[in-house]
Amino acid sequence: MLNNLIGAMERAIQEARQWREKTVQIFHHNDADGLTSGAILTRAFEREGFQVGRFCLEKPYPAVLKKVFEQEGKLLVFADFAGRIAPLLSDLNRGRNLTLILDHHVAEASTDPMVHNLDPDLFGLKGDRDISASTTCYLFARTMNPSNRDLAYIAAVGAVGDGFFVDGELISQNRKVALEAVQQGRMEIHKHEAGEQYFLTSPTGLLPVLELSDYLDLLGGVGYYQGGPDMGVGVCLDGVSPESDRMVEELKAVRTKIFDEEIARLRSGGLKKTPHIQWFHVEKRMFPMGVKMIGAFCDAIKDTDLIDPQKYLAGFQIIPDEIPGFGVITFNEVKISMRVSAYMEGEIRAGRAMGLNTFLPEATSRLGGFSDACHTLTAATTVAIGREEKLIEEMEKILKGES
Ligand SMILES: [Mn+2]
Repeated sequence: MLNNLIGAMERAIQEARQWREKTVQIFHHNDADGLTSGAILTRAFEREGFQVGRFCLEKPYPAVLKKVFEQEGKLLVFADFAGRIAPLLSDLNRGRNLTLILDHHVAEASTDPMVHNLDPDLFGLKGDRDISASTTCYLFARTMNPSNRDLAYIAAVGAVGDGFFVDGELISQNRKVALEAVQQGRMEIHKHEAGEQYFLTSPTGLLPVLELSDYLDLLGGVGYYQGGPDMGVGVCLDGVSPESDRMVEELKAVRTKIFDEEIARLRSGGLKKTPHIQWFHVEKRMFPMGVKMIGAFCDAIKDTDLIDPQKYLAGFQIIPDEIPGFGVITFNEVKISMRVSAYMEGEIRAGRAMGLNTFLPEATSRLGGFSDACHTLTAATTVAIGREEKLIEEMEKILKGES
């Protein structure tokens, strides 16, 4: 299992070393796991003498991938996403760039020998238990050069950030990197009845890893369009600074202001209702926060008195036609995030109401939209701008059992 993964990494590393250019482009996700992955890869490739271009993405949007793969003869690395879309990357690549995927989500095999899918899911490890993207990147970095062992603590931060614990503890590969970091004096693990608590050691004392991963999530998510990801990667490599603290405080204030304004709108009639759904549209008002914030806003209000607990909750947000590092990219798309109240959660768990994943992806595909992350209690998809009401109608049809 693990040996096969390391073997595949060795082959990919050998090809990267022999690549005609000593330049690498790293594309990584914007949550704590993605930022730590980006940090580990940046440091590891720099140590090998590569020039690193780093790009943080909220999602591997097809429009962005198309632009990336217009290039030829490049070394491209994708971290904390793209495992599942290795066949798509293969079609786009057609042998032209050396492409490495270091993800941990459910994966599909590549169909282009120049696309190395190093997602541990293909090697018998579970991405939602055993191994985070950051730990995958760490194994890659350590395979490239044992001197990268000192990056173990960064991998552990990403693993804690993704939150995959068993009985309150990291397990398997994630646990191994945490123990390595402990051995190196970079971390402490404190045992409790309900599991373990993880701390980074620092000159100013112990720093709870959970707090640091929230800090990184905020930089990457709230600060996505304002240089937050760069700051986050800096924090992973060099620690928290007065500058990063200031940015986090400013971002929290931005979030509070925008959320408060939206709550005021909803109170003055901004919430529309159909038989099973209540929904609203924030247009572009979440900007300059990232597109994850529409889901975060739904989470913030789903159990308040604004909301009818017996209806599903949906929020729409226009996806900005801009990706940091890429400039203007025209999406013409709106994102819908859905959540449920505590009451509806009980109904869904008891099988008396449909889970979000049963009707949102179906309604989305009827409108030619794109489904990404759909679970029973949280879900998000995208459709073309202007199709919002139609999407609600399609969901109502399914919920009413009409078709
Ligand atoms: Mn992850």
